Amino acid sequence: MSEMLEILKEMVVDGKHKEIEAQVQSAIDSGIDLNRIINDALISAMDIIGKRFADGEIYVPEMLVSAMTMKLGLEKIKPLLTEDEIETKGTILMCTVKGDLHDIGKNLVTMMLEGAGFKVIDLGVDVKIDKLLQTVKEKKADILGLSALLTTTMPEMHRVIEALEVEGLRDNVKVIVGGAPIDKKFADKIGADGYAKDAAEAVQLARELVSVG
Ligand code: B12
Repeated sequence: MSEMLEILKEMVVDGKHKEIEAQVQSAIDSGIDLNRIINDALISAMDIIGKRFADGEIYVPEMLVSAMTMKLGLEKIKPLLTEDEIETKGTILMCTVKGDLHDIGKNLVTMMLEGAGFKVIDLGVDVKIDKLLQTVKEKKADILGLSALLTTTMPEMHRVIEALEVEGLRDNVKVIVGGAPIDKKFADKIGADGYAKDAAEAVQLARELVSVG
């Protein structure tokens, strides 16, 4: 049984996206607990990938292939789980801010967060503040992730935080920010709860923020 989980884990690490679905199916057929397949094989593989990326052993393309492989495996399992069987680590709302169409980094962060067991609602690109406020309320998000790649759209992040304050929602949700022009100093200045320089760090950050509540 654990051998099957090991094989699955290696497949995700190696990005074997063509073979993953059949292997997940075999694991399901052999009666392994679905949450074990998710946690001990799929998520655990993405932890390895996150670490290798952080250590500079692999780069964005390899991380993307592993994340895609993980996603394919997860999608095979999801329909078999009822809502309360899904162990989610928290809900994260992700978007690229208004005026900005860059989504490659945001998508990578989304995939890694999903890989780490978070439920991620991806609102896409060029997302207006009203839509964000409404979704934060409706979905009771634990974390709001904002991405910006243009210096001209960075100030929109500040406006989002101000709007959350005005609406009385600021204490309900942690705000994390990222994107090539963003740094920790900017994040602190606008009153964000955290900044991460890449997808692997974003997972660490989200884990820390959810565990402190
Ligand atoms: C690809 C690209 C495009 C594509 C986007 C395609 C897409 N679907 O995303 C297209 C061609 C559409 C595009 C358009 C434009 N672009 Co462009 N683009 C780029 C480019 C080359 C790569 C960006 C990228 O994908 N990087 C790879 C990803 C993986 O990295 P990343 O986004 O930084 O994300 C990582 C981290 O930042 C972090 N992260 C990202 N988001 C988040 C969010 C959170 C919450 C967290 C925690 C972490 C996090 O994790 C990610 C993964 O590790 C950059 C140059 C560069 N090297 O950055 C220019 C760049 C960003 N673009 C630029 C410009 C100017 C434009 C245009 C204005 C060009 C034009 N005149 O039309 C338009 C703007 C369109 C718009 N309104 O948004 C400039 C911005 C300059 C500036 N100072 O603002 C850049 C820097 C190029 C340059 N050197 O001039 N672009």
